[in-house]
Amino acid sequence: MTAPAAFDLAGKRVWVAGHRGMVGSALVRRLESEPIGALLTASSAEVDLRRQEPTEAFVQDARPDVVLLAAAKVGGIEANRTRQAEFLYDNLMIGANVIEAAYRAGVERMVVLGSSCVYPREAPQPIAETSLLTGPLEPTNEGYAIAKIAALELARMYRRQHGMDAISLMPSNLYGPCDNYDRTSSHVLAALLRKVHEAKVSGAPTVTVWGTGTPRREFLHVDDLADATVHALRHHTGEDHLNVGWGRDVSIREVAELICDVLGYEGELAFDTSMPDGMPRKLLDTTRMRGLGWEPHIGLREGIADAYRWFLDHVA
Ligand code: GFB
Repeated sequence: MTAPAAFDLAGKRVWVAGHRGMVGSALVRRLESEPIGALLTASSAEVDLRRQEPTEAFVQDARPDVVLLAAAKVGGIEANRTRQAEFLYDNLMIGANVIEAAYRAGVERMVVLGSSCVYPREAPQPIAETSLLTGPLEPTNEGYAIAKIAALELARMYRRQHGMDAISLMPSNLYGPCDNYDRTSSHVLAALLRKVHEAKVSGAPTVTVWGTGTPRREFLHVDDLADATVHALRHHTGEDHLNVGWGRDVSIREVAELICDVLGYEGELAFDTSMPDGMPRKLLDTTRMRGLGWEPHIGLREGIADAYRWFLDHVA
């Protein structure tokens, strides 16, 4: 599984696809300390990755040696549940166009970023990479998951048929700087940070948490994911995808309480059980990634404080 020699990033032209998003911007920060030759970027206004022609024209012109595919349409449980067609189409097209364009341009190495939602709803916990395609998906994010499974399989099949060196990483739930704080489309940690902040500022006695509060999630700070991505780029090759997680999960109630604590909010939590819970649990088995010598460094309390600082500076 481990590459015989570490892939050398020195002088490489690296394209971070999706550099304005939470994951892409973390990759850009992480690459600042690497001796790469050039960082290549294109905003979605410049190149619509859902369209094959502009994507291929950009890649032919930019001539990347390495592609990190962080571009995606993402959202929390409600955005995923109500806009399945959009999440499937956009992510399917982005994955197919970027992988094909990278292949045609003869890139040396590529990393495809997916999500822990690719695994079956009832997968044994912690979820091993081998659980892929062993059972039905969680219905609230089926569209997104199918697009991410397709991208992962494309990477695998382009390797088998064309010898392209593409690897895939499946991270757990992410949070951190540049997260989306929109009230309806955000992921849970950002949503609760905003709700608790607003309740604190307005003196509201309760904060509404969707669902029962019992589902469990594994939260990984996006800077840890960026570090894992560079580590895997250097040290992993082969068709096995790798899970990237923090190693522990917490219930939604626990993360809500932790956010209240970090922000110093003393009101109560109210649970709106008319909203969906989604997957009961998705803790990743990260044995393979740890076997490559990588581990996360940012604890949840510290990470929440970091995300909150960014929220205060950019959103509040
Ligand atoms: O991060 P999240 O929206 O998505 O978390 P998933 C959803 C969980 O948090 C559910 C609860 O159990 C919700 O009931 N929750 C509580 C809330 N309050 C809130 C709130 O105010 N906003 C939100 N958004 N949730 C996503 C997938 O699933 O995970 C994506 O939809 C992606 O495809 C992402 O894979 C990592 O963890 O359920």
